[in-house]
Amino acid sequence: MLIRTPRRWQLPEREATPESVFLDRRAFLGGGVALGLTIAHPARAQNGAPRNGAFTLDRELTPENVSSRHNNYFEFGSTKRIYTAAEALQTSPWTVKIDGLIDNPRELDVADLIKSMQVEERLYRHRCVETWAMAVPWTGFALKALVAAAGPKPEAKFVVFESFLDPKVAPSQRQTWYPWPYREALTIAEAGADLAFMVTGAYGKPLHKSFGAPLRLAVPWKYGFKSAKAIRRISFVAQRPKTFWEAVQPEEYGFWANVNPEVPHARWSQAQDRMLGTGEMRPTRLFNGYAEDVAGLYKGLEREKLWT
Ligand SMILES: Nc1nc2c(c(=O)[nH]1)N[C@H]1C(S)=C(S)[C@@H](COP(=O)(O)O)O[C@H]1N2
Ligand SMILES: [Mo]
Repeated sequence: MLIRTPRRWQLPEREATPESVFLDRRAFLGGGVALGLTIAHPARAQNGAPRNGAFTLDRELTPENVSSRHNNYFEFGSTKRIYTAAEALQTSPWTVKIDGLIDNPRELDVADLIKSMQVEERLYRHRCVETWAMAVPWTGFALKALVAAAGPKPEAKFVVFESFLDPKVAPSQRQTWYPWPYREALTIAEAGADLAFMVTGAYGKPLHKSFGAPLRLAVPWKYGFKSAKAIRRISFVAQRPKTFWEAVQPEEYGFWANVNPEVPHARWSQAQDRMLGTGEMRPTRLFNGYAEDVAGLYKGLEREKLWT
């Protein structure tokens, strides 16, 4: 079933919108045959996504054939070589449910969601809690735009991201010692940060399945496990949920998980990044180099375990 994006999910057009994207969106709004065409080619808007120059790197981009073939995606196995196994996931059509303590609950096709948002490219660092790191040109839209469209009620304090659940395609989901589906969460303030990004593509293409197609989170000031992949549901809740890795190993993988080189993991140092591809070691930076953008979110929260 095709669910037409309701008006309040539309964001205002920006003058910077490239013509191709604008025309696509007009076609989408026109419905009918054009709507079908648009949904059959969700990649088009992403290919033309303008780069947002506000997000700069201090390192080379990681080559696509390196970053997209070295992954953590436990649904498909506990090694880094899951990129062929991840191809089994059917990512189109794909519905996303947006629910909980909001004015505009929705269940819509991810292609419609993407069409209703301002898609752009951002160059982001990524730092896994295991110390490996990369730099990737993601395409997607600001999470805060989705939050605004959802219309959170005052009681909504956390945003929960739930990944797909399908043990038939993801063999590891038959391992009952893991609390499937994968679940992550942010505070509503974190979800409103400019840096919080919903990823729908990478390297100018629709998102690779190994990266978490068709929709993943990127919160680059936090350890990588916070950036949930293959998201099916985004819920606004009052209570802090127990997240996937927190449920498995709370001492090692907490709720906040902000990057800090001075706070070691229980079993290893967090002082250095190991760059994928080159193996180059670089000093890890506070908030993974994004302190200026996000440190303010944690004022008054100093007694929380912000770094685990
Ligand atoms: N659904 C899901 N999301 C996930 C994971 C996972 O296993 N399943 N792994 C996390 C971890 S530990 C990291 S480091 C990043 C890895 O993203 P990448 O494989 O695109 O580099 O995804 C995160 N999101
Ligand atoms: Mo990770």
